[in-house]
Amino acid sequence: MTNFHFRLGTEVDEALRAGRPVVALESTIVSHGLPRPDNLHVARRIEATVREAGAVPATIGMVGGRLVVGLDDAELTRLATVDGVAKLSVRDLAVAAATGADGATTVAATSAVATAAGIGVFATGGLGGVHREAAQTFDESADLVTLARTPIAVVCAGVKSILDVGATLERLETLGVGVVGYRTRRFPGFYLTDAGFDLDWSVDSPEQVAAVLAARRQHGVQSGGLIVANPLPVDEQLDPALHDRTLAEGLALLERDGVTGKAVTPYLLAHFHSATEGASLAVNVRIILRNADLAARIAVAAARTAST
Ligand code: PSU
Ligand code: MN
Repeated sequence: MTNFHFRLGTEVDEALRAGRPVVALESTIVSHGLPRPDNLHVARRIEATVREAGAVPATIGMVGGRLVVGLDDAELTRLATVDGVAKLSVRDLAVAAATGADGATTVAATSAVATAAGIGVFATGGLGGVHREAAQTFDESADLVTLARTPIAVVCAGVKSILDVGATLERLETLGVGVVGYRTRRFPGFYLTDAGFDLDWSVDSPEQVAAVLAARRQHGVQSGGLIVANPLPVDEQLDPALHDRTLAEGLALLERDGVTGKAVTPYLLAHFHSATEGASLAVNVRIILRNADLAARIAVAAARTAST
């Protein structure tokens, strides 16, 4: 009989059993969000960053229909290099499993699977959100509704400026998803340090995030995800003028080429990477590595809190 359960990587399995810190990582940024051949190299650097900060990385993806929590290097290589890797949101997981597909998990799918595996902290680059024109297209990332029912802490640099950031924040509020700035009260815009919106809450340390997670557990009030918004320092962001130009071009090309649905995010990211001649890629990589480091420090603090 086919086994549809997920496979835990050996190291992840051991760490979870021992209550040691684990950080979930997504594979869509590897397969669809970053250009080859940098993607594989970056995926390995993300994992190394988590390790250096004292946690075990668990990159999640689907290989030949098998969900894996903690891809090994051969599996990571496969998802980074093989053609035809599907982009999997939560609704796609069972179909992809039953048909034996290779697939990369989005923030939504990674959050859901990580939670099922008992992992409480997840690092990514930027969250999906409400697309511009959503009032007509209804295009809102499943990342939002999934986080409404999935109690995981997601460290990200806000949502990409390709989205309607204000509408995304409104939806997060409606859906009951917590949002805290890391050492800031301004919501970051991924490539940009500041997307132009205030936040109600900020936290100053990994220990404080761990305390938030512990308080939620103690309250026992049903809650969803917690977004830890970690902005790039201003001197590391993408040049705002270059950003605005590239975004305007990208949105026009999207319309010209009739790109819709789940292809929108990868299309715009690829446009940024080529139009900025790698500048956005370098920024993107910095964002992910910084988030991986912070997520690992949160996981370390949370494991310490849980064992005391
Ligand atoms: N942010 C990035 N790079 C990405 C994504 C987000 O910087 O590749 C991916 C994530 O996996 C996210 C997905 O969950 O895009 C959102 O896609 P959509 O808008 O189709 O839901
Ligand atoms: Mn969409």
